[in-house]
Amino acid sequence: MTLDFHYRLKATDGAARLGEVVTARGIVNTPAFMPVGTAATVKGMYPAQVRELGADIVLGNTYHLMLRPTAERVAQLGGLHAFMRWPHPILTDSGGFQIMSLAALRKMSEKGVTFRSHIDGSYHELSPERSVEIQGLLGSDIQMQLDECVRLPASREEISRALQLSLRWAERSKRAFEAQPPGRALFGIVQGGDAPDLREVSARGLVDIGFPGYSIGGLAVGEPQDVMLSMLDVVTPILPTDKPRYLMGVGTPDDILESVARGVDMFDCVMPTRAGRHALAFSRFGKINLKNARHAEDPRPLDEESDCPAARDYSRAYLHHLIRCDEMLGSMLLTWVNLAYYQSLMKGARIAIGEGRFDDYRAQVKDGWV
Ligand code: PRF
Repeated sequence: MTLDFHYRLKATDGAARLGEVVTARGIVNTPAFMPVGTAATVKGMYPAQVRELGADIVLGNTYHLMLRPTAERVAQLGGLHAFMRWPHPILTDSGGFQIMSLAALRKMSEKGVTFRSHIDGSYHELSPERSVEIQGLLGSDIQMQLDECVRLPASREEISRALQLSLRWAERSKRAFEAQPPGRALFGIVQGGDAPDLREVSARGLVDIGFPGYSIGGLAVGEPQDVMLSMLDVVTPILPTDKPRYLMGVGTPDDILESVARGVDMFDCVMPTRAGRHALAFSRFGKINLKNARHAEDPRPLDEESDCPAARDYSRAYLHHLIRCDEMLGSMLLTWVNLAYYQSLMKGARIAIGEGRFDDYRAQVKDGWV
């Protein structure tokens, strides 16, 4: 028996929500942070280790996987879950955003996007229908419509054109998704840049089409944090309370806490994994740059009270040494530290919302950052 995809709201605390996203492959406790596994791997981490940190879901990318090893090959090998040995839920992004940031010679038309691969320059086309087909071949549990995200600042005309195109692509994506087995979901993506009225047009348009969940895109693309948060204040009240909301590509721990306070349920970001590969640790005390010479003789761990062995058992001096020598264990340990921190941040948020003290939690966490 496959469970129908749905969201269960368990408690609210102000606008913050405690809930569960139920998929055929298991439950995602929300607010949730999804580690990014772009190329069928959360870089530097074993799947079982990611799971042990408390992650219920990871993210994969249409763009990268369609180029290498191709969706057809992943399907032939039993789908993305089997391929990467992550039997739990997977969310995939649709590809448009990655094409705009990585591919060469991109061209957008009503039909879709054409581009050249950043790997070998080969020519490719991605339409809303093909993106959904690829995500289906991967076996993704939560799929994204193809959309157009404009970087900010942008003109009102540009923002409006992109959001209208994204709305038409939302309809086409929904139609294409009907061919897929039950238990999976396709999310529409809200665009509209930094214009409150255009955000409203986008959100209402998507709600009219009707999706089992809603993503909020086009944010954290060059605008200040207060602008991003004010867009959330416009969008989340329009979205149905019985469907999950996912803020794409966000963010810092502070962005996440502020967005949870505004009713967002799901997040993904390369920040903890990428920062870990660049000597930056996230901790209760804020960000710590292990490249800095002041750590060279420091025998203390990053956080002796952490449950994460990487944060608790290795000295700052050792981490500093590994990074100075460009040893891969340095990247692995700091990725582990950072994902553990992000997952503990979310777990703390879930507990606090359940107990009606999310505001205190947010203030207390931020107080710890020096
Ligand atoms: N659209 C899609 N993926 C995304 C974004 C978007 O707007 C963003 C913006 N922060 C990150 N990832 N499809």
